[in-house]
Amino acid sequence: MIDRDNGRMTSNQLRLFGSGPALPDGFKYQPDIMTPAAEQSLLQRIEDLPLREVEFHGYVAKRRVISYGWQYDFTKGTLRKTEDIPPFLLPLRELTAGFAGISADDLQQVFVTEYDAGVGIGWHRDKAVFGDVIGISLLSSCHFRMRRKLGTAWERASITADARSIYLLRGPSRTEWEHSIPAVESRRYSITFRNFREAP
Ligand SMILES: O=C(O)CCC(=O)C(=O)O
Repeated sequence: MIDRDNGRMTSNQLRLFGSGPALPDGFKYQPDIMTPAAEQSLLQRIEDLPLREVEFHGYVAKRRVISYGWQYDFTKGTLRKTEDIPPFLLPLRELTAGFAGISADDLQQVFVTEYDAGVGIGWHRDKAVFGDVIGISLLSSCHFRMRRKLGTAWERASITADARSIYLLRGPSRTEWEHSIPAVESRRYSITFRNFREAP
C-alpha cells in the first residue's frame, strides 16, 4: 500500500492510473522471491542463531539482531570484522545480489533482525559507510515507511513489505530519505545485506 502524504491508493492502483512516481527514486521492491517452504527452512535456521538485543547509542532496543561479515559498533562509531556469513545464507545472498544487479561477493555484511509483536525501528538512514541496503522480510509483513524533508514539510511514502519479499534502498531512497517500521503486529524477521561505499 502506498501512502504518499494522505494518498489512499495501493501501489498497483497508482501504477494502473499512471500517477507516479509512487516511491522514492532508487527504491525497488519485489514480492514472492521465495516459496513458503524455502522461507520455513530459513526460519528454522534463524531460530538457532544467537540473536541479542541491539545496543544503539547507549540504550538497548527491543529488536534482537546478529551481524555477520562486519559489525557496526553504534557506541564507538566503528566497523569491525565479525563471524563469516553462515553458509545457509549464501544462496539468499546470491538471490539478493541478482535482485540488486551487483556481485554477491560485494555484499559483505548481513544483519538478521527479529521484531517481536509490538517492536519496530525508528526513523533513520543507515550509516554512510554502507552503500546499498537490501532487505528481505520473513514470517510477517511490515509497513515500511520513508520520508525526506522538503522545506519545512516531510515528503512521505510507504509500502507494505510482505513476508518473502525483498526491497532495495539505493540512490536518493538511500541517501536522502529516512526509513522506519512502526511496531509490527506479529513477529517478523528481516535479513538485510549491505555492501560498502568504499572498501573498509
Ligand atoms: O527490518 C528491516 O527491513 C529494516 C532494518 C533496518 O532499517 C536497519 O537494520 O537499519
